[in-house]
Parts: sequence; structure tokens; C-alpha cells
Amino acid sequence: MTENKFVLNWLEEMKAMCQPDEVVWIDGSEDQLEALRAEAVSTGEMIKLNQEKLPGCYYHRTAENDVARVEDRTFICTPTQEEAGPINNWMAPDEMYAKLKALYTGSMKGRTMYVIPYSMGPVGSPFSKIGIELTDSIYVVLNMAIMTRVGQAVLDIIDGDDFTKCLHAKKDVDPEERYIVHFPQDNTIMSVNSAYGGNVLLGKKCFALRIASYLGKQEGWMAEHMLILGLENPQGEVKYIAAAFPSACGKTNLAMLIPPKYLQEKGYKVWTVGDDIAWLRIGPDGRLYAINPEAGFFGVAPGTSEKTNFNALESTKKNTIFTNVAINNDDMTVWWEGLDNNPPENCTEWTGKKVNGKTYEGKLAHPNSRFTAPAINCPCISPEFENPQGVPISAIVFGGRRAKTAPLVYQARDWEHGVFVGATMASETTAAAAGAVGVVRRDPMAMKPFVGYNMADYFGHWLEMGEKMDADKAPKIFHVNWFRKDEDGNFLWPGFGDNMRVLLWILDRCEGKAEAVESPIGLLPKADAIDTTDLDITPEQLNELLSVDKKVWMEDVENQKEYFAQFGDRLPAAITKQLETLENNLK
Ligand code: GTP
Ligand code: SPV
Ligand code: MN
Repeated sequence: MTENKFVLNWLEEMKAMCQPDEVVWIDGSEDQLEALRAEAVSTGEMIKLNQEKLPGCYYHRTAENDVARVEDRTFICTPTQEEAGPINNWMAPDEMYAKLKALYTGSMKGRTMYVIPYSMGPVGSPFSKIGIELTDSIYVVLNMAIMTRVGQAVLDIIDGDDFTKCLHAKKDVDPEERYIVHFPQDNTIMSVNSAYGGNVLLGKKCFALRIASYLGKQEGWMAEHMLILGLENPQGEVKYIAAAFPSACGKTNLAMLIPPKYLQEKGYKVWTVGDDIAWLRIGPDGRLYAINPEAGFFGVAPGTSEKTNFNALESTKKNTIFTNVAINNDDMTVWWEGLDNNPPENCTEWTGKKVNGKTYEGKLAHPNSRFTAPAINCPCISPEFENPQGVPISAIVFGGRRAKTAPLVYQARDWEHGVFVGATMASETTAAAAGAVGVVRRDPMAMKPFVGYNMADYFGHWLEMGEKMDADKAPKIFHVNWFRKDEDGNFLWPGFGDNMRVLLWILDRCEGKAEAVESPIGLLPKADAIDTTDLDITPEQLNELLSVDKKVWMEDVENQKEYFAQFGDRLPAAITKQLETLENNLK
């Protein structure tokens, strides 16, 4: 399929190491993918679902020890540890290559190696980058065919050695020998002993965030853990917002939101450009433009319902792969917690055990069970989704899960303050990564698990990007928290579609329309600035949502100081200056 010597030489080397029986090139044709689906069904790797109710849909279950990203097994192997920084796991490249070689050697004996040429971003867009993933998993091939643009057209435009080399061997999913490794200087990713999405769909977090963030730093652009949405007003004008929330904190939901009825009636609409990753560049007019490098959604299933996220649910009605949800054996459809209140009686839970879902006490679907759905299935996919030039960003929004501390929304005073707001993000951990759930941790820009170099330099890169834009052209920066709780532990804010009310304040601020009040942490909405039409919320609750508790914030400042201390001299002075300002304001 290609005469590119860089591609062929690397392939020969990987073949010699992994020793597959056969090598198959993925050309992107529907015939080839259909044959692979049939093969995966015949071996039990995938289960065919009800083709009348869910045409083109399949089911896959992973090993029980392999259900989420593994941050403690994820490495950034730069020549020096300084370059990877204090947040990333590091090992010297030579040592890591030797360790991996032992694990990969002979790993594909008796198996087939698939060669997947793929583009992150529309093929040929100035934003786009190419990768080739070698894998011995059909599940990975079929997921990559949904999540990225794959096939011959991609291979044809590779320029010399300008592609990211990605190797995945499923091997035996031994968690002790699981490695997700990045060599930024070699443009190389190696993953072994896992078959779970974020660890093995190497175009996604490994390439589009970790390697891409490194490339972005070199080349003057940004790779971020952000959704991109377009908000259309009744006059038909569309403004774009990019938002960074940590894993399982609401990006897919916000990206596809359906406005409350009274706003729909006025003519407001939301268009989805992306739900997880954004690549951003400064355009010829000096504004910041974004593309979604992906072609599908690898979304959290639990909590997705007709009420909470109709558009995501619609997206999963055809040509979708479900991973680790529950199966309704009566009609071979799928179920998960939060879909409805009617778990199937004749059910197979995510581990494969047959149970009565009506009386079952545990979770039928894994909390991090996912759907892999083509973006084109989404009823509100943006007409700009394939635009190779991207969309201009008016506002950047940071956010996380915080029962206390962060108010519903506030605005940063300027870009530098906005970078500080992003850098001090914190959120309760979720099931998207292995480890404890519900523990508050610092997660700068929602990129803690995804920055492919020293986090202090990453803050510096954000500051530099701001310096390259005129203040009136740079996006305005905000922070939101949909997850604030009252004394009894109930969410204070209804969330989901009603988050539109907050987005409207944000866009009004961008246009200099809405009023704000100064506070120690930034600019807060005036109490009546958030429209509560048709909303069941008392003025006291809204006040609580918008309140800033100085004592709680002082404690957070202490934690911020400790956190930043680990970066030593590498921490940009602007961050230290902003921290001092915040402390003084609170005093
Ligand atoms: P990743 O794909 O892991 O990066 O996650 P994500 O940020 O796209 O998260 P997603 O939108 O899938 O939401 C994760 C969980 O949060 C789901 O169970 C949602 O139902 C829930 N959620 C999303 N938005 C809201 C909200 O506004 N309020 C509340 N209470 N829950 C929400
Ligand atoms: C996340 O964990 O942020 C995800 C899912 O979007 S994964 O692709 O597994 O990283
Ligand atoms: Mn994500």
C-alpha cells in the first residue's frame, strides 16, 4: 500500500520483534471492516447486538482488571527527567525500550498484526497529523475506524518520516506488566498488556494529547482536553466555546446540550464540533481557531439518557461499539445505570455474569463503560465539523467537580489570570482512571494525565500563546462548576441542558453585555444575571451557588502553594504573581 521507506523499515523492525503470523493493512474500506466484524464475532471478541433495533452495533467486554486508563503505568520517556517534569512517570528511554522489547518479543505469535494508517483531523487540513498504529486487536481496529480517519488516503499523504509510530500488543492484559509509554522526541507510542480504550486507541489520549501537546509546544499551537461547541442565537449567529473538564466531568454532555424549552422557543441552538479533544492555532486574523481531531465519540455510558443527553443517546443507535455496559438478553440491546429506571430482568452484567437486573444490587454496567459512536450520527453535529480551518473560539471555559469551593461560574480578569485559573483547577476523581473515586486532586487545565512534557513549561506555553494574541481577539477565560452540593449532599444546580443559562452569561460577557461584580477570585455574575426562567431554584440557592467562602479558598491557596512548589524555578513568575494576588485579595 505504500513505498514510504520510513514506514516500511519501521514496520519490518516491529514485525521482527512481535513475530505475527500475518500482517494486514487497513485500507478503510467497508468490506474489510465488515469482514473483521464477522471474524471478531466468530471468535467471541465481539457480540452482535439486535440489528433491527441497533443496526451495525456490537458489544465488547474487557478483562475485569482492564477497564480504565492507568495513570501509574503511563510514562513520558524524555532524555532527562526534568523534561517530563514532576507530574509524569519517567524512565530513561534506553531502559524503557529494553524493558518493552522483552515484553513485545514474540507477543504476536499465532496472531495477526493490523497496520492502521490514520489522520487526526480532516485529511489534509493544516491542523492535522498522521499516525500509524500497529495492533493485534480487531477491537482496536474497529474503534480506530470510528474515532479517526483511517485508510489509504492517509497513507498517500505521509511526508517522509512525519508520522507518529504507535505499537499496541494486547498480550495477556497482566496489570503488573502493563505499560503506556510515550517517547516524544522519537514521535513514538508503545502500549502493551491492555485492551481498554484510552490505553490502546493510541490516536486519542496518547497521540492527540500527550504527543500533540509536545509537538504543539515546539510548533506554537495547543492540544487540549476540551470540547468545542457552537452556540447559535436567534439571529442565526454562531459563537464557539471550548471547555476543559477532567475525565467524566461533563464534556460530552455540554458539547451536545439541548437548551431549556424557553430558549429553544426563542431560537437558540447548540452545535457539537467535538466532545473531548481540541487542537488550537492562532489564525491569520489573530484569533484562536480550533478543530476536533477525532471522528467519533468515546463517551461515558452511565448517566446518558433521553433526558440528560438525548443527542449522545441518538448517536449510539447505529454503527456503535459498546464496551462494558450490560446486555438485555431478551432482545440483545444494551442497558446502563441512568438510561432509565427499568433494568432488564434477563440481564448479563458487564463482567459477563447472568443476573436478574431487577433485584441485582451492584452495578450492571461498569461506571466507566463506554460507547464508541461516529460523530456524524450526532443530530446536532456542527456544519463546521469537517472545516479544515477550524472554528474561531470566543470563550475558553475551565471546570471540575467540586462539592464546595468553586462557584457556579466566574470570569478571569485577563488571559494571564485565566491561565492561573486553569492551572489551579481541582476536581474529584472519577472512574475514568484506575484508582480511588471522589478524591479532590489538582488537575491543571484537565490535563494532569495528558501533558507530554514538564507541566511548568506547559503553563509557560499557555502564557506565551496569550502574548501572541491581542487582548481583544484572545478568547475570554471562565471557570464553571456544575457539581456544587448543599449541606445534604444534593447538587445545587440542575446541570445538563440548564448549563445553557451559564453559557449565555459567558457569551454576553464576551460581547461586553452582561454585568459582573469583582470578587477576590475573579468576576462573578450579578445575582440576577443568570436567567432562571422556568427553573425550580430559590434566590438563596442561587446565592449559595455563586458564593465564595474566603476561609475555604484560603485553604485552597495553601494547597496551591504546595502544589506549585514541586516545579521549583521552572514555574513561570506570572503564576507566582497571580497566586500572591489571590492571597492578598482573600485577605
Ligand atoms: P471523558 O470522556 O471521560 O473525558 O468525560 P466527559 O467530560 O465527556 O464526561 P461526560 O459528559 O461523559 O459526563 C460524565 C458524567 O457526568 C456522566 O455520568 C454525566 O451524566 C455526568 N454529568 C454531565 N454533565 C452533568 C451536569 O451538568 N450535572 C451533573 N450533575 N452531572 C453531569
Ligand atoms: C478520558 O478518560 O478522559 C476519556 C476516555 O475520554 S479515555 O479515552 O479512556 O481516556
Ligand atoms: Mn477525555
